[in-house]
Amino acid sequence: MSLDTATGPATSAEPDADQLLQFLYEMMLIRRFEEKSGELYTKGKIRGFLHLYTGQEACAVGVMSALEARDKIVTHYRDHGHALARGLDPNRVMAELYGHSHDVSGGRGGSMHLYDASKGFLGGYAIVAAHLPLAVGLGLAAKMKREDSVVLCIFGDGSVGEGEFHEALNFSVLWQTPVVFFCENNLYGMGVAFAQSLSTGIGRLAEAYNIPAVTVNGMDVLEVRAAAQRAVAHARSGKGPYFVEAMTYRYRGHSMADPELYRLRTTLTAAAGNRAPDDAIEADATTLLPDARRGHDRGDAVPGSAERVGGRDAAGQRERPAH
Ligand SMILES: Cc1ncc(C[n+]2csc(CCOP(=O)(O)OP(=O)(O)O)c2C)c(N)n1
Ligand SMILES: [Mg+2]
Repeated sequence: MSLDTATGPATSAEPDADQLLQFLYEMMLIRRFEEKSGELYTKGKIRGFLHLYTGQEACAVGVMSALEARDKIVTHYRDHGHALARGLDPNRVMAELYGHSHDVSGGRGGSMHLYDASKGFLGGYAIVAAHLPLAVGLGLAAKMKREDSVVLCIFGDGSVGEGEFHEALNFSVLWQTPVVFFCENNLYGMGVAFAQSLSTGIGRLAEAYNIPAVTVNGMDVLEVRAAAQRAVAHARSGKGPYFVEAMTYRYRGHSMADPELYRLRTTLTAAAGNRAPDDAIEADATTLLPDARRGHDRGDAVPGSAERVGGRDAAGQRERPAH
């Protein structure tokens, strides 16, 4: 899993105690925000599509911590965690999910299209891989305007089979744009396992386009941060794009409509390092905050107790999907 063709500068200083606490706070904020969003969706308060980010928190917090205020971000539809980690107001983001007209995207975007230009957060996008060319265009603009800014482009493993992925990588190199491609590989695109949709590793595709690439543990906020710092430093120094693949896992279905018939609970638990499914944050808490009261955070991040996550319970009874 560890492919590192990176040649960028070394990482910057280690985070201090306040920063470590901040990382933990942000990951827990995202987890709680997503739990509440799911609850409100089942009550009919939030409508449209809802793709929860539960389990992937360390990716958002780690990568955002490497950016400066002047940098820009484009991402995909699973964007709540990215928005919160970038510092968008959680109350305004939640109001956007409700469709309030005075909130981050004027109530017109909803869950998949969060947007706040004041934070350089230039959108969640619902069409898979369609925002990768936008990132290259933004990077080209930043370069031509000599802004010294970097564009962070976040997407899922499902993007790599799309034509835009290849067009974007190719031109980002030819034009030497300051883009950090950040792929959150959660092993599934909807219900299709990644291994069934790509014949090679993602990092090898980046290499093929002459982009330095690294694969990291996306369940470890500090590992993500260190890789992101190196990626951002590389892009900002004028050396062109950089590619980070973060191995992660979503603990909820693809969306609230997903009955999760394609994976087993054992797979889910294994993804969390043979710990309970909500322990990615707990593991980070152990590292970041040794004397924290950790027990209180054992929320029920994964619904039900069936062996197959959305399938049948131990007695063979079919679970009813939430939506
Ligand atoms: C061009 C396009 N094709 C298909 C879809 C339907 N679709 C929505 S999400 C998704 C899976 C994407 O998976 P991935 O990129 O791995 O992101 P994840 O949901 O795992 O975060 C698909 C196929 C779409 N939105 N756009
Ligand atoms: Mg995926």
